[in-house]
Amino acid sequence: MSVDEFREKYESLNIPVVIRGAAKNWPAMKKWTRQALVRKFGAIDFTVGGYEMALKDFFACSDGCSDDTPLYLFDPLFGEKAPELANDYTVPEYFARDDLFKLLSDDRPHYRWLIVGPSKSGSIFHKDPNATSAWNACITGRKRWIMFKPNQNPPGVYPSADGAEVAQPHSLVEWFTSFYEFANKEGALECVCEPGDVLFVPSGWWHMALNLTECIAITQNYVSVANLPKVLDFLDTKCENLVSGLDKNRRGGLSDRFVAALRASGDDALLAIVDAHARKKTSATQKAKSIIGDAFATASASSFSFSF
Ligand SMILES: O=C(O)CCC(=O)C(=O)O
Repeated sequence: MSVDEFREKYESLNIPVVIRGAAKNWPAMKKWTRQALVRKFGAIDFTVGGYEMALKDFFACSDGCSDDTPLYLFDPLFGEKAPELANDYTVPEYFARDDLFKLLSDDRPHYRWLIVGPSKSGSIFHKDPNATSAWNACITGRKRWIMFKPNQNPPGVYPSADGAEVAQPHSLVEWFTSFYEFANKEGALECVCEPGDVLFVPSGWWHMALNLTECIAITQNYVSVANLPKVLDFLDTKCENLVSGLDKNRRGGLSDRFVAALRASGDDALLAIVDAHARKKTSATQKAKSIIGDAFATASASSFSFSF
């Protein structure tokens, strides 16, 4: 698939696609065997279930594990902890044009993760942070994915109104056992990614990934011209605790800092999107004010008054 075809048929329409073999020439494809990783980085701590754990200990735990919810290594700082790992891959050409959070330099939210886990590990249903889109490259092993459109809650999955909490079965295995049979009828998309394949996960799509074997993967989340309006909407309308990937004290005001950085870029296409977003916000505020104004007018016409 050409880059133009990807943008036209998938990215701009916010539709997922697997690009087979898009990562097949990465150095990581040859270098990232479990043995080689343990030899070079075994003593380095990576983030596993919210805790720091040496890579060699993580593999030792995984080997003895027959749980339905095995430990999962999911580290947003692998590039700082083991810079050589970040040199073993490049952003696939389909996604290389823009990564607009880059404009925020060190103030950008987390954007790349090393992911390692045994069979039955994986990610339960979620939407990606800050309304970003993502690509996920399978380097070793096989990863099964199930996805649903943004407005279609997966069966057995109940998000709170603001999306902050998602009630669902505790493990992927339990979801498959209890709800998989309803997935097709509800419009699920499914695929299995093999080594070298890259999945495009568009903004707002529900997705889960189940590792069918031990898997090593890299994922990156990004903001492009295509999903920028969604990201701006998200940063504006959600409470700051829903902003993800930044320290608590830097979440507030991310929207303003991002808009300022986009304006400072001087890029006409970005300015047009930022201006359209500002116009939409103004008209939504005016509409809300006029609804409130009408309600007060009606209330006072009918002599309603608060008794305090
Ligand atoms: O490889 C996985 O476990 C999926 C990761 C994922 O869905 C994500 O990073 O949003």
